[in-house]
Amino acid sequence: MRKQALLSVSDKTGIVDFARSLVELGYHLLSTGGTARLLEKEGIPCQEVADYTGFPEMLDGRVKTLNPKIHAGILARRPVAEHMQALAEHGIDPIDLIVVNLYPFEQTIAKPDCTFEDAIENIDIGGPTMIRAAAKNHESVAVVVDPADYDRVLEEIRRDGAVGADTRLMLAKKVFSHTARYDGMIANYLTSLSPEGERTLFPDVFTRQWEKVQDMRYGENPHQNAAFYRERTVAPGLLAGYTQLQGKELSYNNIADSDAAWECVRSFDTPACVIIKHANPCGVAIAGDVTEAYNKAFLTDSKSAFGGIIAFNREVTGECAERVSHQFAEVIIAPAFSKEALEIFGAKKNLRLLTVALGSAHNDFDFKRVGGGLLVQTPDTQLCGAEALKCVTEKAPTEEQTADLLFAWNVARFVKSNTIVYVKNGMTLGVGAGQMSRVDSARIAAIKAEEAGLSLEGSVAASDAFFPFRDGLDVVVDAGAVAVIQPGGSIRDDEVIAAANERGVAMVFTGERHFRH
Ligand code: 93A
Repeated sequence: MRKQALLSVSDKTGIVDFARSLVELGYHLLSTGGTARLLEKEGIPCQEVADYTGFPEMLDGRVKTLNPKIHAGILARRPVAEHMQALAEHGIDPIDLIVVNLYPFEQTIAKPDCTFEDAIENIDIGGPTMIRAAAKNHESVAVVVDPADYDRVLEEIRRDGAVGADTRLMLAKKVFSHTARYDGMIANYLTSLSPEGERTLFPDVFTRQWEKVQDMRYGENPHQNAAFYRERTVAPGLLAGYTQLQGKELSYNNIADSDAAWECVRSFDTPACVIIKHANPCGVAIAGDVTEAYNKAFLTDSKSAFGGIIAFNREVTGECAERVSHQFAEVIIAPAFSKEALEIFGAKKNLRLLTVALGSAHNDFDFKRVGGGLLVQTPDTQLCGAEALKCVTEKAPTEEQTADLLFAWNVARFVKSNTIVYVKNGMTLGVGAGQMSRVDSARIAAIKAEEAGLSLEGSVAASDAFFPFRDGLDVVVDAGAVAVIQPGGSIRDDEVIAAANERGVAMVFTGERHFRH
């Protein structure tokens, strides 16, 4: 019996060559309107489905392949004599290979001018029906929904005369995750519409596709089990495409901290270095080059930097690598490493080196698991510029202080609340993180600066949220800060502004808060 393949694709990538090879391998091709026209134009013999079924495409193409001659040809179990007998009785030829990709629903609704009617018309009915049928009958039928699989399928047919059982099962699995996602997108789209037909936020939280990268040795602690998943369609970021050049396998905490380091370092335009410990930066600096940035970041808290995760937003040079290799680090991340840097780090076999492409996009949503549920929010990517600062004191910050205030403000976004960050000359001098009281964060940051032998005289300070009382402000001014950046918005703003004037420091309000938990 002649081998038969049905080709019906919206994404026509690679279909012409694939079809030509199938014909050379002796396949009879069935095809729907648009696909058939393309193949005919390329001189590839194929029969239109309408011609084969004796039933025309109708209802503007809504009914093309929805016909028993097609579906019985797909679903018949070849080893079951009665099935094959039934096909013969009705003059139906079995179909051995289904090549379908669906109406581009996702691309359609992504267009800003997509109407409700456009979306509805792009809900594919016949395509999913065929591929689900073929996947169910993978015992006998191969089904290809991804042009990336064309070559593998051809190779197997050339080599063995048919697609092997393992590949048919793999292809079937792909189909059901494909159709699940496809239907999920439709459900998300429809439920995201307000009664007025407007698209609302959070439409696609529940059909995200995650692929397991690996099981991990353990989670945050050795008694916790863990695995690492990557989102299928993820925005540029650490997990979108890091390459590990050397070193031990990444642990759960390594990945979490590397992500924090990377998100922080890539937020700077100038050469920067970020050192992270337990999800908090213990040193951040910008400078003319990466070596200088590292030197400054390391100075902030060289004790805590031990065993840290270090990230750069520029290529790591040999000079920089030489400096960094004096300390113990868990992971080093950068967009690139020079040959010399790789040689220097190569001597430390356990040290993990990651390269990640710098990208401007961010995760679309942050998730946080809570007992029995999930909290979802857009990520904290907002960052005010100099033009948004509102000076609320008699004294205004100098140009240099303003630059440091903005640097400190950016760093504060990446520190767990309550956050106080002291800065001078593009370098953190003290980081106070994760305290339940803002005053304590301010005190701790000052103590750490003192321990590191760093003077806070003439520094600036950032507070991730407003000072509820003047006590926090008094602590930073006592420590030596001469300019302060904070959101403002407390009912006691007047009291805090009066305190700043009384102490003779400058203070600016950003109007935005950066809690991080
Ligand atoms: O409108 S449909 O839901 N009804 C069908 O019977 C049908 N059969 C195939 N869409 C249908 N298709 C889809 O048409 C395929 O999934 C494929 O995406 C597309 C290919 O159409 P053409 O070959 O005309 O470009």
